[in-house]
Amino acid sequence: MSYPKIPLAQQVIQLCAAKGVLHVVISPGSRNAPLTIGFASHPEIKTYSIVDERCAAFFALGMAQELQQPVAVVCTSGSALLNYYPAIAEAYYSGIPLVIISADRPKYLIDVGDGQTIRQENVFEKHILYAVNLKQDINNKERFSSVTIIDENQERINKAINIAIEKNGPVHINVPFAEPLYEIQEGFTEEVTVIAPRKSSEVLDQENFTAFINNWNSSKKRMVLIGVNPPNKIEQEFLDYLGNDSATVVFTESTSNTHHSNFFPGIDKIIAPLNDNEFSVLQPDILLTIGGLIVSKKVKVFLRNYKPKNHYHLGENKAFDTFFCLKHHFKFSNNSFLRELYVNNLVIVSEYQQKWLNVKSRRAQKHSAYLKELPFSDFKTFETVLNKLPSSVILHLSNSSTIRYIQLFDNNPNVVQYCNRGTSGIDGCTSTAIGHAVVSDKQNVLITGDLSFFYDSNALWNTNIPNNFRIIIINNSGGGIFRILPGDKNTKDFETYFETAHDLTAEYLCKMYGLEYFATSDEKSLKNELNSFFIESNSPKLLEVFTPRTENDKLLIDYFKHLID
Ligand SMILES: Cc1ncc(C[n+]2csc(CCOP(=O)(O)OP(=O)(O)O)c2C)c(N)n1
Repeated sequence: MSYPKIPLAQQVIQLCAAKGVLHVVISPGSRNAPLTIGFASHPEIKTYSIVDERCAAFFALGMAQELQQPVAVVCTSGSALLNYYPAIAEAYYSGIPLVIISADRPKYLIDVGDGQTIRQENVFEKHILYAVNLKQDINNKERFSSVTIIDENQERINKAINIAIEKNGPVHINVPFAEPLYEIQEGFTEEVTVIAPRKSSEVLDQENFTAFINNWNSSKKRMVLIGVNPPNKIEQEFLDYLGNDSATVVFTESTSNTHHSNFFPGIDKIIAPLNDNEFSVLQPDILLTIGGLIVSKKVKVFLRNYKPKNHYHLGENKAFDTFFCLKHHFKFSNNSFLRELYVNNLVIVSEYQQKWLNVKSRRAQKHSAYLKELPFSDFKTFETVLNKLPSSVILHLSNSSTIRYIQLFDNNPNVVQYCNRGTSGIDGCTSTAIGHAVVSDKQNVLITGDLSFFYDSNALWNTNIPNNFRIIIINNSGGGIFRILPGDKNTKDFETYFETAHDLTAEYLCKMYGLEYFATSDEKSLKNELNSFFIESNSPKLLEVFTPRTENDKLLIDYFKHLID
């Protein structure tokens, strides 16, 4: 095995392997050669080569999302590192562990006119859980002459990776290397000490829990809102229990991956038609949010205008005071907390849930009636695709109207759903989905808007894409979301600066990157294509669905009008 001679590189590589960072995404460069050589040689580490650092970081994010373990990215010095930033911000807000490892020049060569050099130290300051600038002596002979520096570096590498594991988020390790960079040797000579991450102690904050349970038990209108949540994170027993509680209404987002027949997926469909009086009736006494970020704008507006008396959040990652009334954040495991709730819950007979189940059933009827008559459009495409999805797929959704359309449909328990809602960016949806697919044993399908797709088209510049990976582009020739949002659509500026109308197609990208390409622009041929689209193949496939750019928004607006009783 060829490993770098540089002891600092040996430390980084060995500590990653020892701590279970076993997937490393490397972008080409010279300054990072010691790391590249070592990671690529390590028998326990799987490495991936991706040129575009922005894609590389989102690709790593997708892997970490599936593995629920940190994945590392390694790049050279200079602007290469800055291209990691969008994925770092997403990881920061979504609570996904990423280990960013950047090579750098020794300190004395920064800002003296050397090429490919920027100020890398703590460059992600505002969106990183921990950043360390490792130490490097100024010349090779003196390198590691000081035991203190070796120990200090080692401790900091340990700390960085531990924080990514313990707190689920991005950390940055900046590693200065002096030349020569390419010298190799057999095996490692550097010894490392592994400091184990500390598992968060499972102690429920009793005082706040007592206050919560008192509030809960004295509330006849209890609301639970579940945001981004990986599948199977909450035991079905507890979900069933909440679903069967007549005083509890559980609103679920598509990305919550939680299911019960008495839950309320399709939040917007339920609440969009409500009037002030109905909102007052729905207003919860107590709100418990679980998981990550919330997509539905309508539920945010509702709960900001009709605040619960008490809002509690349950989750191991950050809590946001989304409704400006957060009382307490229980940083506790979902299941342990829900078990406590289950044990201490007072059963109250209430009409709260039934009342809203009646509304849900009325909406469902109206929804079906409208979709039956709906002409070919974005909305129709979502319905058709969802009906044809094979069971047990992992569905990735791009921002932004894609995830919003999906939220209008009931959640299929056999389909796991993901979307980058940490920052809601359109800049890495495809790369994330591909990363996820690479470490998944299921078929992964991405449904994306055209701008999101073309923005991240370098995602396809990746030799690891599994053959069963599928992309469906809903090509409405621009940012369809802007037609749905307020603003005058009849101006030239609207098309140029908001919708950014275009006539691009993915056909040539597919040729270039070796994906099988299919196109359709009507319902019949869409159904036809979907019949065989998901079956096994020798290359990944992409289906581009062309929809009427100027019709889609009207059909969606009419839908919401149609839902009104
Ligand atoms: C990196 C980034 N830049 C800009 C935006 C603002 N933005 C939100 S949605 C959107 C357009 C999305 O268009 P498309 O992917 O075609 O989906 P559609 O709305 O047509 O379904 C833009 C530009 C963003 N979310 N992320």
